[in-house]
Amino acid sequence: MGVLNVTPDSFSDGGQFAELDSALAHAQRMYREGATLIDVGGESTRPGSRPVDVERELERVIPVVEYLRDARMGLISVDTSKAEVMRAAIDSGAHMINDVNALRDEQALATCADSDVAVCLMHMQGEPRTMQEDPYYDDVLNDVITFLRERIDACVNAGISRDRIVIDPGFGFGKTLEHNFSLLRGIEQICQVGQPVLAGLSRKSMLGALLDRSVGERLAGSLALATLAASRGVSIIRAHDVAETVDAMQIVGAVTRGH
Ligand code: 9MG
Repeated sequence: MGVLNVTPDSFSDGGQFAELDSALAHAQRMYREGATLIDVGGESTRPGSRPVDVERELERVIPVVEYLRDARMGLISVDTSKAEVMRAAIDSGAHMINDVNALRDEQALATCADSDVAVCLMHMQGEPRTMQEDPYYDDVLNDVITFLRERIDACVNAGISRDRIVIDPGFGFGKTLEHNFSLLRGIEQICQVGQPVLAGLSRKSMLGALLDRSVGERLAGSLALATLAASRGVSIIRAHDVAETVDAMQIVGAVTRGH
């Protein structure tokens, strides 16, 4: 999954792709490099970020979705927590809704249930503006798995079949470095929940903390984490550096599956 931020303040590309033309060029490049899914986001979820209003998010996201649909550039995911944006994205041809809020908003849940798109349910403690202030868990792995199971049940009860559901432990979303490590160590247990697992580790601040590297210097660390996650059963890697990540995933596939 290639990351396509169409926000002026997203955390790792500094809004470089905020202009429509450069967003589309970047999407083309990620597609050529082997991304099979492109995740379009019009509201930053970086720690400390503030929400944007629905009109602004629609203006940013929908033209990109329409372009990707018309250009048949693989599968389109839309990263949003707002029911109105979900509805418009689905009507414009999105294949997946990636909700960092795991469809906890009733309208969001109903909107996805009233469609046939896939959904990604991500764990987040708190909200982006404050989530890194003081994250706390009794047992992070157990708490995250319990939350994800509850959200799967809520989706199934609302009419979203299991074959449409992807889960994600939400690395960096209300988690300390040690919480992120515990989740990575236990990632096989998250895979055993039985849904495909998505992991977003690319350029995240846990790499900055570990390696003392700026955002632009985290490629090797991102590939190491992606490789670790994929070799332990993660199905979808959310990445900024698509060509390099696809190479790494080919190696993992060749070794683990023998091709
Ligand atoms: C939008 N976004 C930023 N980081 C993410 C992550 O780790 N997972 C998912 N599903 N979405 C993310």
